[in-house]
Amino acid sequence: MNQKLDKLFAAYNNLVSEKNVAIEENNGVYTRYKNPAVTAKHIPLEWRYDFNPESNPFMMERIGFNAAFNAGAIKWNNKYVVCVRVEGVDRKSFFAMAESPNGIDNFTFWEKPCVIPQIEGMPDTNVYDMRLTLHEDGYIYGIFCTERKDPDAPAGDTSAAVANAGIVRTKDLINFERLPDLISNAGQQRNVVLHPEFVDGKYALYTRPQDGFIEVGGGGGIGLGYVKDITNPVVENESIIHNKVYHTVYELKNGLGPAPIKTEKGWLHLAHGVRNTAAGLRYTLYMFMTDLNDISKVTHVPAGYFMAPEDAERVGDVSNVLFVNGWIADEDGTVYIYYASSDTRTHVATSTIDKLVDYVTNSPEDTFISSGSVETIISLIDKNKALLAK
Ligand code: M1P
Repeated sequence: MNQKLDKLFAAYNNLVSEKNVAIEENNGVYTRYKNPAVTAKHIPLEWRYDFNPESNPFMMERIGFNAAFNAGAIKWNNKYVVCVRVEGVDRKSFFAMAESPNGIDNFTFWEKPCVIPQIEGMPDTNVYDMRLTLHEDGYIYGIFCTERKDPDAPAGDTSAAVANAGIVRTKDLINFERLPDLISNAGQQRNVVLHPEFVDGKYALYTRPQDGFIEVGGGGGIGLGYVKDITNPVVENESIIHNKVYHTVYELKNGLGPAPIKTEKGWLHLAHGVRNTAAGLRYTLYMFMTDLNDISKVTHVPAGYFMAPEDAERVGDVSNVLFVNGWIADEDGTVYIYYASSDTRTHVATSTIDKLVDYVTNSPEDTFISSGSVETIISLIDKNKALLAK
């Protein structure tokens, strides 16, 4: 191999063997880490360079990658596996698995990107944001957004698109069976997530019905619907379980992140909420809990965001965005949260089930008015004053 290639491999090997370092958070709920877990620079050199000096005399990159973000996640064969949305410089996203021995660092991509079978006559123009759910039927399902040009767009409108939920299932994360796309009453669907258990013998799906490709319009909110036969995925009885609300972090739109985690107190949910600002949309993460016996019943929603973009996370292709579609709850109670910043890179934060349950069930709820926030703060001050006076 030539010297240029040796240098490239040396830099790549340094990157994927680097240890990550925990950053002490002062909120006590989760721990962030110094380095992103997966970036475009983690894409294997074999995907980017033609190693043959005869056909690539300058050893130039032949295929460029722009971003590695919005990753689904699952513990698989004792490895922490993320299903990354890899985006090329051609703007096309696709899925690729990367694994880490400890969930925190040393993520390396599997040999090749995922091959997602296409639906006859309806190729996906773009695919992204796969949620992985190990369902009690024994399959791992991957539900992702499939985007195609809007066939009803006026001539000359080359950006109007239709988003829907594509569905694959697998037993090995390598061979995927493509099922029909979701059939629902909404014009568009994104952020669709499969619940891991049957509910009354049916598949339960969290949805996000929307009117337009970007704007949710009269739709929006996190929905819940049921599918009798996943090979003919017609959503029935779709209703909104957590709506967008004026003057909250989910005022403009929201969407579920990964499949919920079952705990003794209820189902833990992680979602993203979007609000508008003078500088554009701001995406933050928030949490809520639903009832163990009635997953349509939201029991707790702490006020405000759980995580928001910080420092370098604030800047990227779509700045001021945190998005999440993957987390792993380990046997020892550790939770690995794979969140992405600004549609550019993937990070990890760690917490525990106990801490997250405590956060969701004991943090004050939103009063939806400033004077209510002041009352909430004063009641905490008074409680602390009484304690300190003892
Ligand atoms: O650009 C921010 C995010 O926008 C979309 O999320 P939502 O449908 O809630 O607006 C998604 O396309 C997501 O991939 C992206 O990170």
